[in-house]
Amino acid sequence: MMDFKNAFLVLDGAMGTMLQDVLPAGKAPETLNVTDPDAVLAVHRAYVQAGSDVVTANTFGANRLKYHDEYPLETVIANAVRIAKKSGAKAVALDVGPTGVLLQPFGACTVEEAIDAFREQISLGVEAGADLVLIETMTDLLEAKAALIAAREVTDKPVFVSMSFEATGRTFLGAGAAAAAVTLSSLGADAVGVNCSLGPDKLLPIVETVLNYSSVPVFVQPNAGLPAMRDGKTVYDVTAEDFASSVGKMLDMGVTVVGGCCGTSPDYIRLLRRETDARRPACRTPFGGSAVTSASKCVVLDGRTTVIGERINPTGKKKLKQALRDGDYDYVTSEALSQDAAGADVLDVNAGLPDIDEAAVLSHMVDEIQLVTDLPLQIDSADPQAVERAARRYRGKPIINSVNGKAENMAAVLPIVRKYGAAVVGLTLDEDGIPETAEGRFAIAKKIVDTALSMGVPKKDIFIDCLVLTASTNQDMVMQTVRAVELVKTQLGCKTVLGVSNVSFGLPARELLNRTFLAAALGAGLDLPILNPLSKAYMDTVDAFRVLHGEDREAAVYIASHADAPKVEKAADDADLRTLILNGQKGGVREKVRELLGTISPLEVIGGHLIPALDEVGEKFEKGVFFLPQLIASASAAKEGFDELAAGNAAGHTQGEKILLATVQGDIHDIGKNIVRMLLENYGYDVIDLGKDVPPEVILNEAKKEHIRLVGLSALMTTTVPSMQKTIEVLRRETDCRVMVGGAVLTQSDADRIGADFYAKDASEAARIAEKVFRESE
Ligand code: B1M
Repeated sequence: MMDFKNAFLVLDGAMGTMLQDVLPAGKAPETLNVTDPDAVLAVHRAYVQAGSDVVTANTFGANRLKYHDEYPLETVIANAVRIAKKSGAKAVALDVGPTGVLLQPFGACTVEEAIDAFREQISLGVEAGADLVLIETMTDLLEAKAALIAAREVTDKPVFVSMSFEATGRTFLGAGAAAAAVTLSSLGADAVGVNCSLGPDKLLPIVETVLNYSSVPVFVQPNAGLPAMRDGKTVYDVTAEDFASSVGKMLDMGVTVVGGCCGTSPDYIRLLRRETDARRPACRTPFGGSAVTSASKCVVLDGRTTVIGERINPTGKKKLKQALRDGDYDYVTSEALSQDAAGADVLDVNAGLPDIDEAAVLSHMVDEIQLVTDLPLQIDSADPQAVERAARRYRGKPIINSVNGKAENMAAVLPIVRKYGAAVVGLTLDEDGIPETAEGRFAIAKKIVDTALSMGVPKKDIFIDCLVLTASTNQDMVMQTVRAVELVKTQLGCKTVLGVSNVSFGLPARELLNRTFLAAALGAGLDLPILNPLSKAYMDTVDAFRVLHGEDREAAVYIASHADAPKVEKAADDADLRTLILNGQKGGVREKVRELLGTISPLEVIGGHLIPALDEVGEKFEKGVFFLPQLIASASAAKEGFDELAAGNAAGHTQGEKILLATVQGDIHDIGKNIVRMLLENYGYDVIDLGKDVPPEVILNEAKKEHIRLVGLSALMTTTVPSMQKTIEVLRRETDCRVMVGGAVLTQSDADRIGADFYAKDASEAARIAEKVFRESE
């Protein structure tokens, strides 16, 4: 019906603001659909004239939990759609706002009551002829989810869902923008968006997050700024011009559907239309990654080993069994908290006990755990009904654990996965049990993936579990599992899951076997190990793997948890040059250098600030307080400073005497040598800089070719002083040039020992030596 992926779609603006003058006190705006249809129609027509493609029927609060005026909902909704259709708009959206009551556990309303109310509202709207469903102004991700589930249960018309975020990037009830975008787009929304709460400028970062995490088109309906009371009326502080130009920025970022919310009027939409008419939709890549969420947290699984905490599973756990039988959910939440603190990324939740109502207990556990942690959950049950009940009330996008390769099981579980937009774990077993070989398990994995894809579950949401058998009873099958992981990863391109601890069952020193197996499986491509995060041995293995696998960039997390690492000393805003260099923060260094140049000379900046900071870094490195990534980060921060000084150095290449400079072979330290070059150029010399790690022959050849009379060599490590000596020997054999040496580790006696003509302790000394050499030879 409407293309909102490759073309712009303009919605309308505020309805409530427009109707406030005609609305009788104490009445719901929807009542006007019966008592004053012309007033409602006039608003729609004004928006169509202003350029709206879609008008929104006056049904925002027309649900049975919120609307309590005298007219039946059927009439109110049917009238609303009929009036909107008369406006001449290309399409009519059924407006679905929140129920006005809080859902459990924030309030008393159950998710099923909410779904029922939305289902009724949406069926009535669609029957009356609405072309699309616009779910908006949601602050509870579960309520947004309930409305979307209801919509999907009654119609295949397009459904747009938007939430209202505070300036913090969270909704009033704590939902995060990335989590909402992932959850709602996985759940089948045709567009996800942001509306109400703030003016367009303040919404920009939130819209950017939604664009980054939504796999479907993104829409925006901001307010006309913030409301204030003037002469007894609500007024807003963003003009139509400013509104349109800010929303224009969003169009350039990739938003394709726009309109207005509170305080906007046809004037705002007219200018908005001008913005859409003036451009073509920006090219945007929808989010295609694997991610799971809680209401507030989005965990992206791509490129990161993701630990699933296994402890909320009664199998083999006496205390948890008892707690579930006793309804002691404090025990469950304490397990959730301790795993969260230990570094788990996702928590498995299992209530598999024979003598309890598994579906009820599992749902209750999911509710309670969500109150204490923001980690996404893995709903773990072999009972499809229990899974569906929990998935339906989960405030985010969960993992469902599990489906297997049996036809009956796939038919029961995969539709639930699809319907609730979950990710799923596929177990490589079927009617014939668990195959002994990796190839057999791969074949089942492929069957599960093919079936899931045919049912509309995207590959990024299918995680394969190649099943771990115990080394004590199935020793030969342990490495088959590891091989199967590799096959699934490389040939199916799916993420993989394994419950690691099974491998050691029945053997002593289980942690040792588990962590060794874990390392082997991670190496083969395991993405989501299910393990006990309270075991330091396992989490240490994961930490180490994240470094070796390139996930933990610059080993920052590893260093922070495994070394006595220094804390960032000050925030970047007010940090001085030394702190910026120590923290390895490049941003701000050039500015600090420029500030210092206002009062001191470049050499004082070098000698009084940059070099002392680097010396401190070196000391910390020597003492094992800093590690190599920090050394590198500090060096590149300092380089910014030196580059800034070089940029202000007007000398550049001259036609003066030539000097050849190099850091010797095996040594990549060139900061000091570069300072020497800078200063020599300032003195008018023509410096040929061969760079760092330069072999003796290269230096010799260049010296001969350019008839060099002075060569300067730099070495910063005791281990590269012999290389300096070799270079001098080579030069002595074939040239009569003079050689000066320098570098932090060198002394005058080193220089004498290796046969250098001069030793320069710093750059100024190097300039004095050059002057001497060239004066002598005049
Ligand atoms: Co490394 N590094 N580093 N490092 N690094 C040192 C030198 C070290 C002393 C740190 C320590 O342990 N305390 C140590 C050497 C120990 C030793 O041999 N005694 C060391 C080590 C071990 C290493 C690695 C081996 C670490 C590793 O990988 N495990 C590795 C070496 C790789 C290699 O070279 N093959 C390594 C790597 C690096 C980085 C890449 C991260 C980075 C260098 C980036 C770069 O230069 N582009 C780096 C840095 C920054 C340092 C420290 C912290 C600072 C060096 C520096 O730039 N100082 C350093 C510790 C320290 O010196 N405090 C350290 C500022 C500079 C202006 O001073 O170079 O002395 P300097 O230059 C002065 C004078 O000496 C003189 O004038 C300059 C200006 O006044 N001068 C000359 C220098 N050359 C001259 C030439 C002349 C005349 C004067 O005539 C030609």
